[in-house]
Amino acid sequence: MADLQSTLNIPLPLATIMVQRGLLLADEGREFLYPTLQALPSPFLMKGMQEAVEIIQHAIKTKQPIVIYGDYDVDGVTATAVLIKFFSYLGVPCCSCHPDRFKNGYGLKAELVEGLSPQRPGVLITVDCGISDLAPVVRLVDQGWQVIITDHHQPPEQLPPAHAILNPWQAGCQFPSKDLAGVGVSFFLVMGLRNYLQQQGYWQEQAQTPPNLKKLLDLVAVGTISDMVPLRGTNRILAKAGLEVLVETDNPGLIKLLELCHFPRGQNLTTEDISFQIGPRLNAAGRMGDAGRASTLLSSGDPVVVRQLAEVINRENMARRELTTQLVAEAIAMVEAQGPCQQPCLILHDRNWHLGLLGIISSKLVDLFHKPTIIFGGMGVLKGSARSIPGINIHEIISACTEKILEYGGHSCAAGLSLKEENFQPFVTMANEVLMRYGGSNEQHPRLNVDFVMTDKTEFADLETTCAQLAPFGQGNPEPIFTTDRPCRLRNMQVIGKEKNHLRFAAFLADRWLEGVGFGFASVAEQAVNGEALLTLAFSLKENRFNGQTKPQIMLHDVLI
Ligand SMILES: [Mn+2]
Repeated sequence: MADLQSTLNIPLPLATIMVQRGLLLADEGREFLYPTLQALPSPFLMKGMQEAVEIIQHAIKTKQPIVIYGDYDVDGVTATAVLIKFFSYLGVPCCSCHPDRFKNGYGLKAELVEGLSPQRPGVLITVDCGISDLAPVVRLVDQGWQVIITDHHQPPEQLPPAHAILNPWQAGCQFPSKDLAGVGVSFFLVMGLRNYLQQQGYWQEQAQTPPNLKKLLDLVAVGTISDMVPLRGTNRILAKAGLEVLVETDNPGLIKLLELCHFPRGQNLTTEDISFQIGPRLNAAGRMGDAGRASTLLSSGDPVVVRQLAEVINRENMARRELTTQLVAEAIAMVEAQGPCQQPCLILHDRNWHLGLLGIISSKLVDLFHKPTIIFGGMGVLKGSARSIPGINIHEIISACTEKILEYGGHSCAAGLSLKEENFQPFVTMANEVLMRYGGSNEQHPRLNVDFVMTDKTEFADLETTCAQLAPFGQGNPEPIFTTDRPCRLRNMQVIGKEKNHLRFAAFLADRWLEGVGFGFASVAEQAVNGEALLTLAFSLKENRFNGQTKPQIMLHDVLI
């Protein structure tokens, strides 16, 4: 650690945290701290890349229709926009579509593709979906479509008979970063295309300079961060560079979105700004209606279209938020009506719950009750969305109940499923039994990992440097939690919030008074004597932005006894 600290000339807290996160060698550490685009792997390491770029180049040459088919979430719409922007730079016409979450459901639907080019099959490129869609691919290939699948979901045993498949998880793929988001795969396809066209003398022939792909990284960062893939390795390079591009973006749709979120131009953006502001707005398009509104917003150069779409999406997001608040309240009321609940898993259903919001309600209930939660909506065939807590693999729980289920998919912390309405109660019983056998979820609160213990020698500037250099934060690279080796003074404690459950305070840390907030920590105020208290805090460091000024603020995570 001392080694890493002196070789890289970084503060002790940063070196400590890097070592704990497995970055032991100076070279690894340097790569982590100063990620460069030059360090991105070659797109041609990805299995299927050569085939894919050859098919697309041929389609460009012979003017075949090109259709891009993307998923309806942020990852899907950004992945779609990356390809549309690339083709429009080339002046090559292409069209795009997304399934309707309610009418079509998830995945590739052949009829939507056929509808876009009924007379003449062309080239279909799927993004962020398609790897499990055997039947639709068979049907389209039979009709003469050339199918290129780009996806990042786990491949099934039998792959669809596409002409090219790009998915870092597929057997035999040498690409070193497996955990790209859908938009990451789409970006590597564009990189591959740019290089291949260069090799073929395309840019010279067209008297065009090859596009500067760095400009697309704003979209890549938004999709990658929103999809919650681990922000390490290639994803960290893409997210970090992409956030910098986003601050100065020339993408009219993103400029408009930043404006609607009240982010002043040129202001640094964090992963939280993406996850809580930009992402939900883009997601709202597909949750409340047509996701195509989001991919068009992100790829259109027409100022009128962009202004209209941004406003529509913003309105959809407000409607989504209002509805979420209402549905979460209904779900809480339902839990409370059931009385003190001994069941390890919360499973609720209401026929009227909006199918686009099940996942959001699920996450909110997990935050509130610290139990794995599955929220169902619909009638006849119910659709459900599951979220879990650390240590409980919800996908495994659901897989153990397949006899009650029609379809399911997902991963350890989030999954989706459908079942017949008459199987709802039997499923509830079974899932709870499975979970109980699995070890139960008696753990009421997620465990808190403290990353660094401050001493009286720790300097505040070093904590700031540590946070700045570790960012962007996300899965695989969480925001560091600090604590002190002795209790610290707290004053100006104030209970705030509509429900009087939050705390505002000042704490004396590293030789200075810092303002702090603690969500759900109102009860700490009871410990004040004469307005002061002496407590050991676990906290993270934030930048509070207000009126164009930023100042450090601590966010309380726990009070240690
Ligand atoms: Mn995705």
